[in-house]
Amino acid sequence: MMQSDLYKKHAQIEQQNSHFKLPSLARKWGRGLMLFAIITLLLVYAQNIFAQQGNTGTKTENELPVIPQPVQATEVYNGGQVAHFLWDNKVELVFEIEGNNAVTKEDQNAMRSFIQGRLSLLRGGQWPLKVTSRKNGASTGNNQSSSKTAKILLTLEEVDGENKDHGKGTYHIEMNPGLVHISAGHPQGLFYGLNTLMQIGLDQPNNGNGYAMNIPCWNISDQPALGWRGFMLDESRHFFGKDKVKQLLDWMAFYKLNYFHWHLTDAPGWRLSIKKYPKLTLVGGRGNNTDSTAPVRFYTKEDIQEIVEYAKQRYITVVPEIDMPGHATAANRAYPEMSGGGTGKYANFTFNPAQNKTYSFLTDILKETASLFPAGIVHLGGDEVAFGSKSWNYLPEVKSLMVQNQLSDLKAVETYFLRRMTDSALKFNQKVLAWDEAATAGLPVDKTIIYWWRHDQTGQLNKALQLGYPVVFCPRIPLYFDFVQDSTDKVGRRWKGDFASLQKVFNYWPATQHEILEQYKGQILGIQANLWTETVSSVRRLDYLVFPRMAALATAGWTRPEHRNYDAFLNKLKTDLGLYKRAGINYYNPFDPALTPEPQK
Ligand code: TNX
Repeated sequence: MMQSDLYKKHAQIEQQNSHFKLPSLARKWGRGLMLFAIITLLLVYAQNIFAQQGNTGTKTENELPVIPQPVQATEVYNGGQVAHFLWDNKVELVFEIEGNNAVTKEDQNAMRSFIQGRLSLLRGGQWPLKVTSRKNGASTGNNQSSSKTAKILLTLEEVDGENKDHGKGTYHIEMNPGLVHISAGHPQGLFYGLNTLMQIGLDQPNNGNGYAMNIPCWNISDQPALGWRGFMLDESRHFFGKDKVKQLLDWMAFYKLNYFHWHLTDAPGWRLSIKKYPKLTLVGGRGNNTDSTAPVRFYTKEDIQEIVEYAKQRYITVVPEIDMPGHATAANRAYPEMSGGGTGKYANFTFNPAQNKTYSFLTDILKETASLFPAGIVHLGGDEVAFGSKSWNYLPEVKSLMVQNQLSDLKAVETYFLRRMTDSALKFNQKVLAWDEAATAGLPVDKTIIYWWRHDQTGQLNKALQLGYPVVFCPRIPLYFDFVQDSTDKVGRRWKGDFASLQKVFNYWPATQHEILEQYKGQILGIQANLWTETVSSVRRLDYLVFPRMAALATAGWTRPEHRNYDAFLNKLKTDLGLYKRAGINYYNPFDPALTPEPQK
């Protein structure tokens, strides 16, 4: 058909249609209605544009691609569109000095090198991130325009007493295309703000900007729900080494976790070098849970210092654990004269509680430990002593200790032991941490923290709270990462069939799940996940158990339950699985578990 024919055809159809002419009044009404509709649409559109000029975007924190989800966030609009900040390799970090409040050079460099390291690993490319300082009020030389010198301004604010209580992790972010302003009352908050910004950036696709991240602007107010957000690694059962520990610390920081509990001594191996007792590592460091002849593995003093410093640069406190008076087999292998024996498969499981030399030996160890770990806290274990303590019944010296000190049973001997060692730790200005068995040992309430782990014994938890102890919550279900996470998994623990799925970790909230009376809520220090490694002899299996449950753990510690949204979490997690892949981590894929089979060892 020729073009002119087409026109003709069109005209014909028009004519046909005109046979159905409306009466003239109705036609007028129709036009009026149309006009009214158009005007209404225009008004709604204009209203939207005005609303979006300021800070009132339509998206809020649920859609912010950050784990753990911040408390409050709104997307920033500019001229009816989402504003964007381009984080490219020219962006600078500017630390603002307010009054006498300044971030130390050390902290500035630590923040910079952490972000640089993460970005070049997870995004690629080089990130020079020039660092400068300036006095409050001095111009940043740049405001709304997205020029080459876009800046990330970090202000350490002076906070009053009330705000200080909100925790060191609190921060605020305001963004426009030329400037990101992060403010906080503590360097840790600035660090977390930077991490949040980086996570939003890493969520953006690489579209023609090279490695640069075109970040949608958000205004964010954030603070942690709980002060203690911990992760424990057992390196006695299997030893993973410095690089793996550093990698875990990197991801802990990425997810704003702040306590690394290091289980360094237990039955299979003693992993902490003690100068005064070299056999602890040379003899006690041999073997692991699956192979008693495996080569000696342990951390030297220098290794420990390196890890502690590495953690500090990420605002993570390292808590060492020297487990006693049970789980002492490796130490007793090195120094058999310290053994209090054991029972059945727990041979030489305990320290001897009835000889002075045991106490001076362990006091020496605590003294060296205190000098290596600057946080001033030490975990003394105190768990499962009954696995081996029946052997104490056969030691005459224990008999006389019981008579002399009026100790009625073995539990009383255990208590005696823990009190004595707590006294030693206090002499080195250490606070003492212990598993929940120690809740009834009469340790000083103001210098002891109890770790509640026996999820089937809420009575013990209540006792600890009633006695006034601050408590870290690490119940086996759902916070033991040696427990199975997927219903099809074969290796790893279950409790009466129950296990620790990603969603259960995500939903965990101590205050409501254990019916804690209002008056004790102030004693909830926080939460911790523990990775026991009896069944973990490879880093592949370690990765599988930790990722992505670590992301869910972060949510459980940071975000109040009423702000959590599992679908939003899963949505963001898709990005993070990609990041794990880039980092070479053998994660578990909750979207399609068949893609990531469970490593058997
Ligand atoms: C109990 S938790 C233990 C550990 C085991 C763990 C395995 C605790 C204080 N003691 O010695 O490794 O269960 O899940």
